[in-house]
Amino acid sequence: MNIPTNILTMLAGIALTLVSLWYGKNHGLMPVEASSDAALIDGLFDSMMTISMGIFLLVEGVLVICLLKFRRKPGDETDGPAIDGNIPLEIVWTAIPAVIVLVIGVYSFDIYNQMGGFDPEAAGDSAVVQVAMMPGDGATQMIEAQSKHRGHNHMALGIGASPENANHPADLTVDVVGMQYAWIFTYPESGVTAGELHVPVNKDIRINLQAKDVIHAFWLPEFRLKQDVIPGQGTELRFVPTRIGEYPIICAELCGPYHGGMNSRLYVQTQADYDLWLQSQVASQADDNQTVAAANEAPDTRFLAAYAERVGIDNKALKQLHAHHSQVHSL
Ligand SMILES: [Cu+2]
Repeated sequence: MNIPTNILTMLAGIALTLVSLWYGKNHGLMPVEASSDAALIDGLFDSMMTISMGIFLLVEGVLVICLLKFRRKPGDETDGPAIDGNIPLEIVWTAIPAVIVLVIGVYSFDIYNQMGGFDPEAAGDSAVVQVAMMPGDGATQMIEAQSKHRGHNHMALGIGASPENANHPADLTVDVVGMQYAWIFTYPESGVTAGELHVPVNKDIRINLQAKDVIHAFWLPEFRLKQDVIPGQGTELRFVPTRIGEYPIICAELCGPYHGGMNSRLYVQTQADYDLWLQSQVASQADDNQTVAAANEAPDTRFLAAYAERVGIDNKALKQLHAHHSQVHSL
């Protein structure tokens, strides 16, 4: 039986579409979704995987068919026919990618906006570029001048509140400082400082990010969030953790020789567990203040304490860092 080419092409097209759609949903490349933003990002990623798979199958399929169909016949030493120029074909293979890129562009912008990433104030912000161009001490002075001028509340960069949440304050705010080579978390309401981040589940969390020395990047793979942290430029991330568990916090910017050790943990807990943790921290830090003098006797703690005073972290966080530091060295 001879099936017409049109029918074969149509069947191949249907098969290709089905396989691409299936792969887009079942690629298994992403870790679990643990925040309200994760589903949005995954939707975009899945669509791109579907399109990529379709193009991959189409290109590889045509290649394989050509290999088989136009194979050299035994004894045939002649050149193939010279074929060049096919205007309709060129229009098609220019137009299809152009449309795909346009659709993905509009789609990703919409998601960025839904997540709260679009901030008109940030669009006109050239401070970072100016700082990078200043030679010598000029940059440092400018960073200080900028941070003073802006004040603590100026937050133009990062994934902020989504448009529907813009008028509500977050349920919990945590200040995060990135420094070589650790993240320090401060809970302004209770004054607790810790080397790991604890948040209650299903609450609107806002974190204010600052860098003390160089550029770091705060990356939560399971939350599909990553934000550069730039000295002198406050940034924020706002998200709702939706899944109880323990997740890595990774520095995703090469920030120095021990960059690989700059990681921490994020614990998403029930409100009750979170309250317990917070209370235990408040209690142990009150304890710590009484033993500061004793702890300072250790030579390297004393050395670090001077630095800690300058960057504004307390003894408890310092000890956690020290433990972390030793771990990194023993790796
Ligand atoms: Cu870093």
